[in-house]
Amino acid sequence: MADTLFSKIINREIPANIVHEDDLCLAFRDINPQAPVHILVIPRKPLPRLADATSADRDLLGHLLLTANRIAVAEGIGDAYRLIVNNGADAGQSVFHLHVHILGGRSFTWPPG
Ligand code: DGP
Repeated sequence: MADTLFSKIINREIPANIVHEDDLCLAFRDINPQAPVHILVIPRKPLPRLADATSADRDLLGHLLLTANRIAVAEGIGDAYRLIVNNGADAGQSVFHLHVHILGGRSFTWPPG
């Protein structure tokens, strides 16, 4: 997989406001926040899209969701937040390193645009 901005953040080649880090993932504030809290959770493993994950990634994917919830609670938005995974350019994915958006701190509408 080609190097992306997010692998550069993992490797500390470009700065980011990191809020969580463990052996499997990293979480940092989105550079272009769409809500008062907007954090991205990314696996260290460079999976381009959710569609590239396999059953071998089951524990990793579960870890990303559980970590996202823990971060939401720590950020004070544990009662109401939205998680988004854009898979593919037509779904709005612009960085091809799997990431879970955590959005919170405001009301959201449905359906999303
Ligand atoms: P997506 O469109 O789902 O691929 O989301 C990519 C997000 O990544 C988008 O909300 C903006 C954010 N982003 C892009 N480049 C950077 C960066 O260099 N630093 C940080 N913190 N966020 C970035």
